[in-house]
Amino acid sequence: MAETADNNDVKTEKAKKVADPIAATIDVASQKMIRRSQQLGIETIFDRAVTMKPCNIGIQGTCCKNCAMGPCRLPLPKSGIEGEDQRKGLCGATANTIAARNFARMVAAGAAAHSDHGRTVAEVFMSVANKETEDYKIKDPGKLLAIAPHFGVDTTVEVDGEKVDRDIDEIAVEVARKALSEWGKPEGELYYLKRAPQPLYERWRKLGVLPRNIDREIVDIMHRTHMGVDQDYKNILKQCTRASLADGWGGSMIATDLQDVMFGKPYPLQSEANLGIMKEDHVNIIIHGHEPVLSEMIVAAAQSKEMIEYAKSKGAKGIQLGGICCTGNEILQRHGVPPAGTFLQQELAIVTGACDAMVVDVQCVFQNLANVAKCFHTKLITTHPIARMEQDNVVHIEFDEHHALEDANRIVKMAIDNFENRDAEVMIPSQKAAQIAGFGVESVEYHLGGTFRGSYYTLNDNIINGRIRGVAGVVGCNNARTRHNEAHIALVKELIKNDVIVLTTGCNGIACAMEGLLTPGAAAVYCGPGLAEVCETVGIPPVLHMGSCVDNSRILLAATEVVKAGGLGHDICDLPAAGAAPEWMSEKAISIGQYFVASGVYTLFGVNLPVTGAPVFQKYLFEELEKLYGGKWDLEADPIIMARKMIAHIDKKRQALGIDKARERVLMDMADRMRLEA
Ligand code: BF8
Repeated sequence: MAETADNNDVKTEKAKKVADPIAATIDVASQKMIRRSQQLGIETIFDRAVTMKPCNIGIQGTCCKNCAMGPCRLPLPKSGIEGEDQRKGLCGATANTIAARNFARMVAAGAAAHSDHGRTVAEVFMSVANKETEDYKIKDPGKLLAIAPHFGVDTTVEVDGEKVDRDIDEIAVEVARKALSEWGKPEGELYYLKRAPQPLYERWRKLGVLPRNIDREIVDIMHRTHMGVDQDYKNILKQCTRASLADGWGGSMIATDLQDVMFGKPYPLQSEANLGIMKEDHVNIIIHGHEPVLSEMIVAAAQSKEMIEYAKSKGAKGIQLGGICCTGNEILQRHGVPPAGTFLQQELAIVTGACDAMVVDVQCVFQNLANVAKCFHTKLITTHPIARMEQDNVVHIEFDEHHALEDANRIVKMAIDNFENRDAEVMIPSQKAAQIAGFGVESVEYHLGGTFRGSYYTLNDNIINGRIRGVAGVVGCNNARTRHNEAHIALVKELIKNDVIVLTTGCNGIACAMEGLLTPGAAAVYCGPGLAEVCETVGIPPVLHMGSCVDNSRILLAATEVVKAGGLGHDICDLPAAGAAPEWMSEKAISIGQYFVASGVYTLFGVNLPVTGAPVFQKYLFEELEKLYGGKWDLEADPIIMARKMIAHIDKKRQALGIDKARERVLMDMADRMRLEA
């Protein structure tokens, strides 16, 4: 029987409120595990969301705690603001300044998280290039050759007046040096910015927002939001743009590219998703976090004959790996390792009683995992020097790329040894769904272009002829303040029903997989006739899983390829496209939102945005940014209205491109039309 941790024991506190599992999540597997955790007296995030309310001033974005004279709190008066806004902090900071500073610090934290991930990847790549590690290799030299020119690295050399291929090892060293220098070079601008469509790059140049180096733009935000520095919300927002572009078109894009070089480009593959992927008679290892450098090695270790034999010698039938969050997405897209769930399911994977080890690296990891693990036999293993936990039941095995496989073998062995220590009844929910994941810029080109015509022309043709109405990027987290996965699924279903193809990353990708939307078969069930026809013809799902949150860079590049293929304008802001994060919660999401907006995309967030207490700043984000960048922010908590707004924007862009008439040929039934007109 599972032991209960002291601070989780709700049985002793008679009246303590707990979550209603059905109100907490749409996912039946999660409902079962929430119920089980409550029966065992184990508290999860769902229960805490019921007992702890968010701060009403913080959610408006108007609490300033940047100096010790505060916190200064400037909530919107219930009656609203009439005339001039008189609210001020002690120093005189206005609501706009405070909200803009808070927003900027979220961008800084988000850009730092993505970009520091990129830096780790670049450092590991440097070790590979310098041949200091045996464990990692250049698995995809083609991708290295493809990205080298973007760093200004030649792939050929002139010998006797003739161009010949340059040595790949030499190219690798030069790319590694150039990539790593992006974090701190003293002059110039980031190399990858020129990968954007030319008009977009020119726009950034004219507006003076080209990032200089990645670290500098983040440090700059921390400086200018210090007490008494930048007091102009427009100028603060300008720096948000620089830092966020340094994330999307810098740190994140470099992370994605170098991961592809070392671990291989994703390619569509079959897998499953949800807690039902765990197996009672196997050693279950759940890998959670964001950086795939160690998890690549864990996959290799867990698949080795030696470890599988060892697991059998301990009475298990094999080793089942599962993912949570974006490390999960990384090993899904390259190895088909099934995700066990989204962000909000991390505690629930342990509550099954079958999780022999949970291995975590950085970002989106609940500290409460340690308390839940204490109630079971689960070994909770932290692996990253910047992400440790104070609880004494947590094991720390620090990853080092110089002996990565050795670290991974140690972790897998620890999980196997723990198999026989299961002390609670195992209760794995049966729910899981099949999925096809592993799409990237290159595979979308191949799949939509066909074997003989690998290009984005076919996608563009189908957008122009109206079969595909437009493209939506739907990404991002879960948020315990809303019903788990409800907005993700409602939004995506509404979009594909209206012939909008969806590109997904992060937890939205996992949520869609759990719902069965990542299969080609979903097209006939959920899509409008035009999108269904395209999906059925080329054999793709209507929702294409592009990977982890750093892989939002793949969506930027896919949009760029669509622009290049022609017929849909000259810039990303011309495309019939929109973006959304319906259940966001992370600072990374704010950085992503800002770089999408600055790249020309109409971007909607659900739940809430911490800018509503500063109406002038909010108006700047929601209306005026569009005049500068072609994209703008919006907030909409209702997923169906969110879909309507995205579709209206897509239709406006179709009209501007003169391709709105084409869609009239697409037959829709009367009910659909009435809903669209509503
Ligand atoms: O980077 S979507 S909850 S897991 S932050 Fe975290 Fe949000 Fe999930 Fe991936 Ni992205």
